[in-house]
Amino acid sequence: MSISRRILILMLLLPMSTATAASALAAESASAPGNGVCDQDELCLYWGANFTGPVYDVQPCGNVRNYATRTFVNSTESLDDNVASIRNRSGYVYELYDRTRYRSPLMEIFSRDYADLGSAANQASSHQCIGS
Ligand SMILES: [Ca+2]
Ligand SMILES: [Ca+2]
Repeated sequence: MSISRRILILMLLLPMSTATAASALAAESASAPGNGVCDQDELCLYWGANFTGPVYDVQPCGNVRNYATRTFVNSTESLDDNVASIRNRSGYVYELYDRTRYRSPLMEIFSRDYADLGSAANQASSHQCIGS
């Protein structure tokens, strides 16, 4: 292959790699549910108080009707009766329930709220997006 042909191929490849890098950057800041990182627009459930330990990150306005069917990301710990704090980076309001299938309301998690659950820690078994 001639040098000029190699340069031509490089010139063709360069814009593509720049675009790939740009989309990778965009992906970092956008919502990426289930990756264990609390990204923008996600609801993030933490195993520990003060937003520590394993996390379960939910897509914008996503419901989970039975926490017993889920574990924290990269963890074997069940969500059920195991969530101690919640970050809501979305514009939605969520209701947290003591029981599965949205029964026995515990508390509301408001838009952009950071909630240490306190006395309601380790009780939640489901949650539902109830509006914006
Ligand atoms: Ca995420
Ligand atoms: Ca419960």
